[in-house]
Amino acid sequence: MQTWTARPVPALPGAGGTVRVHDTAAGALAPVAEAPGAPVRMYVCGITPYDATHMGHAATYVAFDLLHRVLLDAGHAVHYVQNVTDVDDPLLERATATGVDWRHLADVETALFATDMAALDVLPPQEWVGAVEAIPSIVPAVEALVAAGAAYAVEGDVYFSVAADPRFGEVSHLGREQMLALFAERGGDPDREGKRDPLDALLWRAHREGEPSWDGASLGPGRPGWHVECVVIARDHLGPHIDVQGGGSDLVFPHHEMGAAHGHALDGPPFARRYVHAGMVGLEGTKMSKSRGNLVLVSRLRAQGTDPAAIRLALLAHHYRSDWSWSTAGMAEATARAVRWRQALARRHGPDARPVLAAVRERLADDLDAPGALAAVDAWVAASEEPADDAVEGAPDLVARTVGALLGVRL
Ligand code: 5CA
Ligand code: ZN
Repeated sequence: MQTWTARPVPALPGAGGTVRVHDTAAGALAPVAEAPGAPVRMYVCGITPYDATHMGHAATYVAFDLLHRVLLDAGHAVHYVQNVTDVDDPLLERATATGVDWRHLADVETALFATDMAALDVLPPQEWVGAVEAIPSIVPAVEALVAAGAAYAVEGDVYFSVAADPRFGEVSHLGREQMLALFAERGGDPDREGKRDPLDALLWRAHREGEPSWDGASLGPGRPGWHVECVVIARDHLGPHIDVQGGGSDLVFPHHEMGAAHGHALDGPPFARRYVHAGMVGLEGTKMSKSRGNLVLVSRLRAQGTDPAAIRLALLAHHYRSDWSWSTAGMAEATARAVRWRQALARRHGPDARPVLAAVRERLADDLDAPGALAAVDAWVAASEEPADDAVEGAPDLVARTVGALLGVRL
């Protein structure tokens, strides 16, 4: 797919240090890259394009955009791949319910997402790959799993056997009961008759009347399961072992647990060195979800004239790992911050900016502490509002570049 374009990242003097993030599998902070300066292979789960991008999606993609930016600043070449789940049950169900063609729905929502990401200054992935275009690679991967004894058929559908991966459970560390509950809640079918284990996940769904299907070679006509889509796209573009598997925390189980298990059965462990998850964003205290209809959409805020830089500041005011609620009060605070920063950054002179650059780098390298980074800029802005004899010419410009390059906020 054609990605969006981003504004160039402003140049900064020097380079950032080792970037650490919280790894869900390890339950601890860990360096992202294998070594200083090593290339980083990053896969972040993309949207299912059946509705417009809400603040929760935006928060997750902005979190991984911060990671992308700090890795670049630390001198890593980042190979970033993202998928689009452009065929799956929720998309087909929405298309049927609203009487539109599923392909049209996916195209429209994918294009809107790209516009939203560009407006929020999210750097695009190098490859943005749809599930449909990945089917020619998904089919042989599922065939390989069958051949390896890691997959089996149930009435023409093909399932992954979780027993094939001795490490199954090491991403989420959940107990069996929790796994069963989440599996049922998030697209799984624990009660399907004929499976070896209720947790076994669908790899290939045989053609059903009224559903789209593709040639599956020895699997027969059908369409891909969800987890295998991401694993195959990641290994096609990044190779069998990646550095970062990212997404929102609702993907820890079953999606990333299952993806890791598929990857281990195909190529041996580890699928990813780090599993990184962003918290869930709600709305004024409740869960934001399409089914509840309580969505705050990036596109709607933009249409109302909200400054995208202020939207980004509203997202960055929360640590990416915390669960939080979008609120109009939070948006108003972010708008006020954008106005105040813009004024300070428009001046020719200001307090020495180098400590701000160092502090923003240091805060972001420590598990993407965006609130800490904002506080460092706030302190400089407050100081710049006081009269001073030692103001440095060009300091506001360096702060503007710091904020632009590392936080992705253009003022
Ligand atoms: N297509 C799959 C991933 S392969 C999918 O989960 N799509 S999605 O459209 O439902 O979500 C896209 C991304 O936004 C995922 O990383 C998901 O974890 C994240 N996300 C969804 N809802 C929220 C929310 N309320 N808060 C934060 N992140 C969210
Ligand atoms: Zn995914």
